[in-house]
Amino acid sequence: MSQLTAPSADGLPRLMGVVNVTPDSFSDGGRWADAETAIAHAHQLLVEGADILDIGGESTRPGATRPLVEEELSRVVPVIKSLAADGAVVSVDTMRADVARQAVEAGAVIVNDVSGGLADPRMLEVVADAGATYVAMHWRAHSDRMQDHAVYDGPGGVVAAVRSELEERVTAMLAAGIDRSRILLDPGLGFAKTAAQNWELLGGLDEVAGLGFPLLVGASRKAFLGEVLADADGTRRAVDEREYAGTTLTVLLAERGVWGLRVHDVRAHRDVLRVLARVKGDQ
Ligand code: PMM
Repeated sequence: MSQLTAPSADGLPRLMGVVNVTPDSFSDGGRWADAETAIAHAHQLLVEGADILDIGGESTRPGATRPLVEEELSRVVPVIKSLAADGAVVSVDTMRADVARQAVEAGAVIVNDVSGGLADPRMLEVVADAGATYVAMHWRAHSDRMQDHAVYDGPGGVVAAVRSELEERVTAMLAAGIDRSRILLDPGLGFAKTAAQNWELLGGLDEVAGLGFPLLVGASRKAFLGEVLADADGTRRAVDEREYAGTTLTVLLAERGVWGLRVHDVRAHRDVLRVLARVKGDQ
């Protein structure tokens, strides 16, 4: 197992802090849209206890349209260069092989591809050549039409489908030459999934873990949390008021042994993990 994909020293999940250098992400769109504010925000996340910084230049919120590749590059490369030069462990959140390649050249060590290699036919070969660690998320279609694909009618429903579709991606990754020890899988909460399907998938996460790869999970601030916390009239809880729900999942997912959690409010989730570490230390 490479150092990055190995379990952490305390056995608790690593925290991947989200830095969306985008004007339109659902959770923080526009807040860190220029390099200077994104870098400052990333440094703050390190202070709060992020192990990894995930730098993204394309919003994947439901319905989002894609930026041009040049636009995506100009958003993420300067930020990655600066953070990597400062010694941070940097991940690039991209579905594009060209962006992945230039991000790795700029110092990123993880390629976080929400499409698991399906969006760009050259992605797996670029990752293999670069020797990067690869996060392959469960995905079915681009954000402008992904919710049309939230249909899991086969036996075992969403859990069995996510497991078998990720298994197919693993076969493709290995065939492209990506080392087993560099693969992380992600169930893709909120991507081509209804709220009910996200809950079902969380309940069946051990089956996905059964594929034998460490899991990264991104639940932070997503709509299914807003839905479970909705007002009596059905109004979803606001995006930035879903943190207690998110930290509850962090406790549960830490107990299930996931490798990492992709979160926006690093401080809140680090607090939870510090408490868990203390409790485990006393056992
Ligand atoms: N979710 C988003 C973006 N990137 N990457 C991984 N590996 N897993 C996720 O669940 C994930 C992701 C969407 O959330 P954002 O718009 O807040 O970044």
